[in-house]
Amino acid sequence: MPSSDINAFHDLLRSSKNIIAVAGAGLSAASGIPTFRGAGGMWRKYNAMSLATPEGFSKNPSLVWQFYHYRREAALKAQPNPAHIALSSFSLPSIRHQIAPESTFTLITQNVDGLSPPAADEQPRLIEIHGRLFDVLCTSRDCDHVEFNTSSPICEGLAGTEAHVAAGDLDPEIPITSLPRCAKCGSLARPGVVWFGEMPHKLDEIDEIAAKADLCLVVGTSSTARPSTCYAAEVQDRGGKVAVFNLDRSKGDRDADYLFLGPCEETLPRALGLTN
Ligand code: BJW
Ligand code: ZN
Repeated sequence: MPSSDINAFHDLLRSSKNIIAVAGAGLSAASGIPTFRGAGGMWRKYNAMSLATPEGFSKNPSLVWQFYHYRREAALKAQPNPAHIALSSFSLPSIRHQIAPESTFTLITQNVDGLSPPAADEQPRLIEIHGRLFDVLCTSRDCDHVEFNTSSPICEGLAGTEAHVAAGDLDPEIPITSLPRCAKCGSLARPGVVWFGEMPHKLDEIDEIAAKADLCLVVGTSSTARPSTCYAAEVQDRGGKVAVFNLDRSKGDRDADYLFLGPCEETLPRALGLTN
């Protein structure tokens, strides 16, 4: 059985040298961003294979853009919650070194909402493995233009459709010419997120960092989407420790060394020694 002894966890932090955190949708839940698989999760209401695959986008880009426009609008309104703030504070050596004196720290987030602020110091300290909602990619192989775009709405054709999506009603009728276009060449653009079957970002960099990690924090993820689900086991296989922070029991937490059940916006600041 994993331990939930906070003092023992603080002792572990004190002796850890290379700490990674693998985060998921539960990290942003308290900011009002829905999760994917839990109660009220998006994959319970919408079809993941129609909305989050390259095939789904080829077949019906209008449907997919309505979904991502809705997600962009929600993320633009959201604010980081105490769990995001705890992780970003912990990424600052001046704060982290008070509880984990000789450690490095990298946050690998599966979230695309941009709510984890990048650390101001050495890079990389934040890796967005599933991309970013506000990156807009050209679909033309001859162009491949990428633009960071936080416009609301991203284009007139999608204006107001977020209300329909929230009601579970995606309208397939928006013509392709009214969907977001590449600012450079005018081709159809797509959201800069990683869909099922696509290669997640910065895998070589993550492999290098995970290979040195001696502590893995698993925060607000159901640990179902590969490859993110593999990093904790890799750390443990090399003799490192794993601490899970989740509202509920989740896949693989029986093998964890520490388990802090409850909202991570409450458990994480305390476990990281940032509040009492
Ligand atoms: C709280 C809380 C609170 C709530 N506090 N906790 C069959 C067909 C096609 C592909 C595959 C297949 N079988 C396997 C695959 C591979 C696939 C995969 O893993 N699929 C499984 C899910 C079945 N993976 C891929 O395709 C990946 N690419 C890949 O494998 O490339 C090949 C390759 C890799 C490596 C080496 C070599 C080759 C890409 C995966 C892309 C995932 N995309 C999505 C959507 C796109 C982005 C977006 O729109 O946002 O990413 S799916 C969705 O799942 C999203 C998430 O990032 C990801 C993970 O979900 P997450 O974050 O864990 O959310 P939930 O909802 O599942 O869990 C939330 C948790 O929070 C719950 O546990 C709650 O209890 C908890 N919680 N409130 C603490 N307050
Ligand atoms: Zn282009």
